[in-house]
Amino acid sequence: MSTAAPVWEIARQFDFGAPLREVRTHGGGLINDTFLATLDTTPPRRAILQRINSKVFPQPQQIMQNLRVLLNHAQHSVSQSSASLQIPSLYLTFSNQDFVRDADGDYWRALQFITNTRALDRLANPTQARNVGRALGGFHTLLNALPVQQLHTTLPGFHIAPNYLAHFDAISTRAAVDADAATACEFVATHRGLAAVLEHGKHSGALPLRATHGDPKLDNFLFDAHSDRVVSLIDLDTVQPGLIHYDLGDCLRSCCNRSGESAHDPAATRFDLELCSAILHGYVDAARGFLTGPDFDFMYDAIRLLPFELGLRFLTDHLAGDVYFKTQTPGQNLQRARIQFQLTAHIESNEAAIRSLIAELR
Ligand code: GN1
Ligand code: MG
Repeated sequence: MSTAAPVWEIARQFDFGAPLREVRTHGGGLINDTFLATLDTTPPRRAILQRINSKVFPQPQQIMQNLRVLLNHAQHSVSQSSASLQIPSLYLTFSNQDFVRDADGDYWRALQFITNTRALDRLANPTQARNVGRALGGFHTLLNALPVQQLHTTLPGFHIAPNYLAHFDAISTRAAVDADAATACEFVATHRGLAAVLEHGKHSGALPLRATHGDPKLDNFLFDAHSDRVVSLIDLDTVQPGLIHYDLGDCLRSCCNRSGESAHDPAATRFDLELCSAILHGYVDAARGFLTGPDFDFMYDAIRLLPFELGLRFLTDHLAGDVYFKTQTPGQNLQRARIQFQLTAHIESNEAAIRSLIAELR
């Protein structure tokens, strides 16, 4: 379905180097609105257009600044591991800006469409998994050479799990918790102690603040159209200071859950150890140059925390009336939360195996 005039009016302010042919909605992100612009060239070229969700990102112009810092850093980086990863560049407007503001004050930006790639719904084999790990490790290696103070915190509080827990507590005392949500709330009650584990590591000085991606879920890795190679890591809005453990945990909770974030039967959710092993191997191969002993010490905690944290965020949003994550049906955020909690439980039941995988990699 083609979109209505306002999106077109935004798109035509960017200098794509060719006239626009069409603009359509694109992708399944839960926060921003994404569109695919097709240009009138032969063969047709494409570009990505996005409206940044200003309810989520308080200062969208900081996202653009971070992206400029990152692109500039990547251009001048000599690191081999990261050189192969493409970072989508920005289009400028005809008045030389890298964003457009619409009548509501929302920010729009246009990004390079990385060609000859595909996103995967699920990983099909350990080679793909290893390449995902390598790509994340390569991205971290690239970021590690960037002084973290050069980046803005585009999303304050992102991945600070104790804050999500405090927000849950506030909402769950106010909201009517239906019987459906009660079991999920009990899961939170039995896992409260887990929330602060990475923050403790940070505050004790064991885990340094580094630049992170923030959202390295499977569909943000673009694979070569004809091979299992990863060519790009996209969705750079949450590149900001944080812990690499957020990324590692988030990547694993997404990639090792073969039935996905919106499966029909939450109880069937599993954490795939073979994929986990391949991702960790690829990651450590690429990131070994900067990883420290404490980084390894906290890996298992990160793997267990991130699905719990996302489940907590989904559950809180369900109780708050679906105000943060986009939904199509009522109860969808509760269902998403159950899946993440089941994943957490399955990780816990495999603790010994996961810890021994990590031990092998040291
Ligand atoms: C959100 O918008 P999207 O789909 O890229 C969320 C992530 C979650 C993810 C779960 C800024 O990402 O933290 O892991 O949904 N992004 C933000 O699918 O909250
Ligand atoms: Mg995202």
